[in-house]
Order: sequence, then structure tokens, then C-alpha cells
Amino acid sequence: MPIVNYTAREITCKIVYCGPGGSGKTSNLLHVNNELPEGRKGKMMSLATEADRTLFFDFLPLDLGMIAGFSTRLQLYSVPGQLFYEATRRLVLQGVDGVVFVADSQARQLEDNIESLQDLHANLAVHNVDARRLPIVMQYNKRGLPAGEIMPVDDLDEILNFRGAPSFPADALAGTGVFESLRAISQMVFQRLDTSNGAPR
Ligand SMILES: Nc1nc2c(ncn2[C@@H]2O[C@H](COP(=O)(O)OP(=O)(O)OP(=O)(O)O)[C@@H](O)[C@H]2O)c(=O)[nH]1
Ligand SMILES: [Mg+2]
Repeated sequence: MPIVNYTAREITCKIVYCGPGGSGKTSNLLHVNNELPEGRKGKMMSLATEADRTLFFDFLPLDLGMIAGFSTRLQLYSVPGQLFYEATRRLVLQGVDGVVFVADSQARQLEDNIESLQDLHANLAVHNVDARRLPIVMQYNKRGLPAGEIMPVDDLDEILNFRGAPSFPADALAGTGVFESLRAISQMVFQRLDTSNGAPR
């Protein structure tokens, strides 16, 4: 659940970008970081290997300003997608309020997408999070690659999006779909806050 501090009138929500290695999670955060003005964001922290793979996690704090009398912050994290960083993924998912699942649209990455989705569900179960109730949006990234290399959005939706979550085509390098995904997951997280017990009034 989001952390609500009634005394300081602050709300902090944690959004985690998940998905297989190289799907574009760090690229999403980099685009957000590049586009937002200084006053709206803190310092992005990123730890990558030489091959650009995230080694630990990325972190980007955003300041949304005042909402319903509360100063509201979003913390964006991206997990390392490569399979052997399981322990880190589990750690980062602790206390998650919403997930952006960044799938790689390339046909040859389908198995990796499925495996990563299963890994996400397993890690949520470890934290006793009901995956069916957790806000999630699906992002089908790398839509700018040649049509012969990527799967149609409808096929990705049918295979990966069994929950019928909102889904967005994206090109994280060009920035397409990045803010659409972020806006959608933020709205879902805040809606849930609004309807849960103890919500700010
Ligand atoms: N063509 C294309 N390349 C992309 C896109 N998004 C990311 N990439 C490239 O894919 C590679 C991996 O992107 P990252 O953002 O580092 O992927 P990641 O999901 O953070 O990877 P891990 O940290 O290893 O899990 C980089 O070379 C990016 O430039 C996209 O939309 N289109
Ligand atoms: Mg990364």
C-alpha cells in the first residue's frame, strides 16, 4: 500500500518496472528523467554493467505536487530483467503499489516475456501480494522495429495480458507510450488509494 503520512500530509507510491532483460525498463525511466523539469524529480540512480544491463535497480523519485491536500510522490524503480537477479527483483518488489510490465515485442523474446511474467507472479506471492488486485499496465515496447521482427499487439495481448490490464504500444527510445503507461499506472494506484480504508479525505 502507498505510504500515507497524515502528520506530514505526504503520500508516497512505489511503481516498479518489470519485464525480461533488455526489454526497455531502464529506457522508460531515462525518458521520464529526460522529459521532466528539475523541480518535479529527484536524482535518478542507476547501476548498470558495461553491456547496459541493470545490475541492481534504477530509482527515480518524482514529485507530483499537492493532490487533495497531500504532497504526493512517486518512486519509480526498475528491476534487473536477467534471470539470475531474482533476489534483487524480489527485494525491489517489496511494498510495490503498481507494476508497469515492459514486454519486448520481438517475436524471439516471447518465451522471455512469459518467463518474466511468471517470475513476477512468484515474487509477488512471496510478499503475499494478490497479483489479481495489484494495479498493473502492460507495455509492448520496441514497436519501432521492423514489422517482420515484432509480434502484433493483439497477439501479445492475447498471450501475455490474461488479466485484461490496460496495455500500451511503446518505443521507449523515441519516448512513445512511456508517459501514457506511467499516467495509467499512476491513476490506477491513486484510485485504489481513494477506495481503500484509511484513504486521505
Ligand atoms: N529499437 C528499440 N530499442 C530499444 C527500445 N527500448 C530499449 N531499447 C534498447 O534495448 C536495449 C536494452 O534497453 P534497457 O532499457 O537497458 O533494457 P532493460 O529492460 O533495462 O534491461 P535490463 O536492465 O537488463 O533488464 C538498449 O540497447 C536500448 O537502447 C525500443 O523501444 N526500441
Ligand atoms: Mg535496466
